[in-house]
Amino acid sequence: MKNPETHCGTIAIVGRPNVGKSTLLNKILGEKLTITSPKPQTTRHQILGIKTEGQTQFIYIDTPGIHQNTQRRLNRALVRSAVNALIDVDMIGFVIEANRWTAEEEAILDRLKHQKHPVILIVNKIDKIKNTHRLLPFLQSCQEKMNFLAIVPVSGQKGKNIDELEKVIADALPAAEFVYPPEVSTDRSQRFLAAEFIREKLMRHLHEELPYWLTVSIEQLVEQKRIIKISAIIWTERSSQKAIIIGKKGELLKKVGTEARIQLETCFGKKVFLALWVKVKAGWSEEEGSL
Ligand SMILES: Nc1nc2c(ncn2[C@@H]2O[C@H](COP(=O)(O)OP(=O)(O)OP(=O)(O)O)[C@@H](O)[C@H]2O)c(=O)[nH]1
Ligand SMILES: [Mg+2]
Repeated sequence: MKNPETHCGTIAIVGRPNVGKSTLLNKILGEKLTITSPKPQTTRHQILGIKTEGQTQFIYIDTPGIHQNTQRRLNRALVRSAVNALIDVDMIGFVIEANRWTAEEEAILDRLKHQKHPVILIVNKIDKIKNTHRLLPFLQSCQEKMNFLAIVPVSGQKGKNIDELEKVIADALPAAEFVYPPEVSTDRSQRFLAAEFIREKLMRHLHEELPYWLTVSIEQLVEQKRIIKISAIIWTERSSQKAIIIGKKGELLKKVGTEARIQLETCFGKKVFLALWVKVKAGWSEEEGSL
């Protein structure tokens, strides 16, 4: 039966790498679904974060950062994925950093002007602006850039003004049936989330370029009554990288494993047993360093 009372729609969260898209989304959802780190290009895959409140269902899409430096193939693929997310949505949340408008923002603005969906400008990281007088002229200058549906200053990290942002979004969602059952919070599987949480810890503990060369695959995920048993492989390109990931006496790998496990336990609401292995891709020895 149709329920004309409900509102439901998709909101793509886009912006330059590192502006805080994933942090903001986790805050809105009230749980950690999408990974974040101080390094640009943390998000590699689109992920849906779904929130249902009363008669309203918000379907958010977290996207990889859009940027100009697309020399590397992975980078090009990430940007394509983010740009594609714009096609089939009801609304776009364009995230920028307070008081920073760069050439990257200008390029994204240009794309947004050439599409039909309403755009909300989300001015993030306002907690970093000590003198709020400085923010006002910036917000005014944003107003002139495009006909935004609204301009909302927020701090995703500190949770400032998030309610206001959600209200603006809710008011603009079309009347429609729910797409997902109310209890669903993401379109992604436990396997996907497990691999991502491990990758997040690697991003945070490894320096510079190394994390960009890694991928994580889940070999096994078995859910039992009281525990979820997961075994994962961290794939590296070279044995020197493998040695760094394992660390002195296996310490780094252990730290990554412990932090990922704790986060997975919170996310899945169950005890988790996590076994991590580091392997070098074809052409290299296949010895394993286990936890
Ligand atoms: N001070 C402050 N820092 C923030 C805020 N939101 C995010 N950050 C920090 O900004 C960095 C990037 O955050 P992410 O959420 O990973 O950014 P992203 O836009 O998803 O980045 P990509 O996935 O790489 O495109 C992290 O170090 C966050 O802790 C905020 O409101 N205030
Ligand atoms: Mg992200």
